[in-house]
Amino acid sequence: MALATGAQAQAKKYTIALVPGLTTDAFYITMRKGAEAAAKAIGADLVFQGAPEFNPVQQAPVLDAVIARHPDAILIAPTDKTQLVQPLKKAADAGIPVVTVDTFIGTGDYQTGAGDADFPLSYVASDNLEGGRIAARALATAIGDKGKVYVSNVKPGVSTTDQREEGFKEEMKKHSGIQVLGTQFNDDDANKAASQLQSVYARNSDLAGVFGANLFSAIGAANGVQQAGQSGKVKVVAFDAPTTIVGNIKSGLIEAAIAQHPAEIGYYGVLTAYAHLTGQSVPTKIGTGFTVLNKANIDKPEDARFVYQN
Ligand code: T6T
Repeated sequence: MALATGAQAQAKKYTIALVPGLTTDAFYITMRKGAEAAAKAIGADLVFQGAPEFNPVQQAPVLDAVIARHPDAILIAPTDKTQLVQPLKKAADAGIPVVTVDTFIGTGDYQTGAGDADFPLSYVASDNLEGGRIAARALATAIGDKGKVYVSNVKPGVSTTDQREEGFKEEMKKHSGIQVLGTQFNDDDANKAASQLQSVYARNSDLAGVFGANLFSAIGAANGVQQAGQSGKVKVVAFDAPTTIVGNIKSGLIEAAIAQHPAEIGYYGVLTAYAHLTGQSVPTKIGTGFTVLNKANIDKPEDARFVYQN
């Protein structure tokens, strides 16, 4: 100890908390890996604490417990645009800087002085509007630019999946031969998404395709297509890329998967908090990338590395 140099003795070890949307989702598990890599690089401790379901009622008490530990910064994927505003205000009031990762609160425009939800420092995430447009283009191509499709989605109020649906519908307006049926909301339950697919198919035997707007919506919709005996006939475009996607793309059950880069979100989330804590100014928005996975590239290591980790 006595031999420690001045710099080592002075360096503060920061504790950064990451509160995911839920703990058992490969997307957030992969985000955690990126956050841990960044924490290691800067010599910080990373605390990962979340709820077992994607739900503001479960997330708010977890957040309270995290605030009580008073970390140096909180990274959080808020599970609702409005319902997490007040719970997060408590962190800001306690002097803990907040960065939202993946999802946002309010409008996602921070540090503007407008509204009551602009207090987070920064929003680090995929461009979900563009992701929805990418999904629409992939599905339009897969179905030969005609037929009925629908969006399998989580629930209204989630910033990411709301924007994906918006981007998807906006893009589909350019495709006059495609009819977008009503959205089916599954509450992040893949079993519900599977049975909804079967009901929609029962009412529309000419269903051409479905866009699963997140991991559970997509896997559930794909399972529904398989259970209906329509694999490869009703085309599935998935948002997110859990390990099961590899086999599903190879078998033709899933046409394409839009892989987000969650490790990148976690890495830059931690670096953003660290930059702020050490006196640097930070951008209020940081956009991370996508990799579209399909039969053509699923065996290429440079693309397949974006399949999520377990
Ligand atoms: O799609 C991701 C995430 O971006 C979204 O906010 C919630 O669902 C996932 O975690 C996938 O399950």
